[in-house]
Parts: sequence; structure tokens; C-alpha cells
Amino acid sequence: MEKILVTGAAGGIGTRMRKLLKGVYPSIRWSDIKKPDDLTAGETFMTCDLANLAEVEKIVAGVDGIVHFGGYSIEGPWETILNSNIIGCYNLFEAANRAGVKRVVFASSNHAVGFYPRADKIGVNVTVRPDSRYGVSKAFGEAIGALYADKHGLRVTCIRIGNFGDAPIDKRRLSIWVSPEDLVQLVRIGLEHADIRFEIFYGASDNAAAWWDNSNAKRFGYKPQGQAEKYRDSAMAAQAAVLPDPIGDRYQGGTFCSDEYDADKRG
Ligand code: 15L
Repeated sequence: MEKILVTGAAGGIGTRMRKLLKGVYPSIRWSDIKKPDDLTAGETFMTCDLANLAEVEKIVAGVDGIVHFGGYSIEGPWETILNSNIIGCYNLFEAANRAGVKRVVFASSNHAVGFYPRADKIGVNVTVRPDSRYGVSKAFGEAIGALYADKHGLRVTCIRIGNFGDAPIDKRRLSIWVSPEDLVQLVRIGLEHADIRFEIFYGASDNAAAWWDNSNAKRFGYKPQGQAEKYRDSAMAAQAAVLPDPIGDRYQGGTFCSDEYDADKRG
């Protein structure tokens, strides 16, 4: 991979990735709907509204691989999810295919499977159980990634990212935390491993309390270094300040599950 496009450059993950991916690939083009405040002179940046196919075609032109962190990263109104994550994701894969891009790494989310109970340990072959319109959009992204891989030969890796950050911030995140360095490892497998066709990985570090079987990522050489247990005391101290959430605490997606929840109304 010589030339890479990374979308979502101004977001939380993108901002961190701009530092961690520096120098890893000869040419990296960063993109977002707005210019990052801390863009440096050496960084190549193009503004793009993902909902506009003509703009997406401009940012994908000439690249070998794409890391798609762009889009709306939490639950939102349908119009927002539709434009940023559904139409935006379609545009990204369609433009990538037209431009002859070889690989796409798609930032999926744990919220594509958020309605699995915490008591379950799931792998990547389970049926999607989205916990929100946002989760539905991530399941859509995985499905359209599979279509472009199977029908058009694009090499696609979907990473169901747990919670990205320097440390797990509460009890739920002890199970789903991913360190920035471990996420970089997964992205690089998606961009570089010779045997990738269509794969789903969990974006999680080496967490003893994991709800996910990440053996598929390990099959491709993933060796997570982060261990959530090292931060158990601080995570549980933060959890003590959080009110109990009977629905959110039962399911993997947490508050994304309890938000708007009224499944009991039909008796
Ligand atoms: C996500 O997918 C979100 O982008 C992030 O903001 C967190 O909510 C994370 O999941 C999580 O589940 O903690």
C-alpha cells in the first residue's frame, strides 16, 4: 500500500490515528467534512461530504487503500444516520470500486451486535443484533462491504470497534476497550495482509472480561498488547458514580440498548 485515504480525520479516532499512522505509508490523504483544527503543514487534507458521491469520487481518486472512519459516530436522528452512514457508506464503496481501489478497512462498531446479552460470548459469525439506528448503519456497512468484496473483488476488513481510548472508562468498557496501538495493528492487517478477502474483526484489546471471541483477528496475526484489567480499579471507581441501568446493564451495547427502549409495552 503506497497511497492511503483515511476518512474521519477530525473525529476522536481519526485525530489520534493522524499521529499513529504518520510515516507508516508513503502517502496518506486525510479527509473529513470539516478541516481538523490541529492540521499540520505536512498533512494532506481534502474536505468531503460523504453524502455527495461526486465529492467522494474526488477523495478516493488514485489511492490503493481506504480506512473509513468517517460518518456519524453515535446514535442520532434517522436523517443524520441515513446521510452520513448509509448513503455515505454506499458512496464510499461505490466510488472505491469505480476508482479501482484495492482495499477498504471499515470502522464498524460493537453496536452492530449490541443486543447480545453480556452473558454471551460471541464470535464474528453471529447474526447482527443492532442496538440503535447507528448500529443498523454499521451492520449496513458490513453488508455492503461483503457485497463489494464478493461481487467486485475489493478486499474488505470490517473492525467492530469497542471503545477506543487510553484506558477503559467504566465496567462495560473493561470488556470492550481497544487501545489506539491495538487498533492500528488491526487497521494494518486489513491494509496489508495478503490473505484478506472479506473479514470481520473485533476492535478490542486483550481484555480478560471480553464478550467477544476475536480468534478471527488472531488468525491474521493480531497480537493485542493492551490489557483492560490493568485499569480495573479506576474503571470501577468511575462506574460507582453511574446509576444502575436495568436494560443497558444486561446487554453488550449498554446505554445504546436502553435509550428509547420500550419493548415491554406489548406485554
Ligand atoms: C461506538 O461505536 C461509538 O462510536 C463510541 O462513541 C462509543 O459509544 C463506543 O461505541 C462504545 O460502545 O463505548
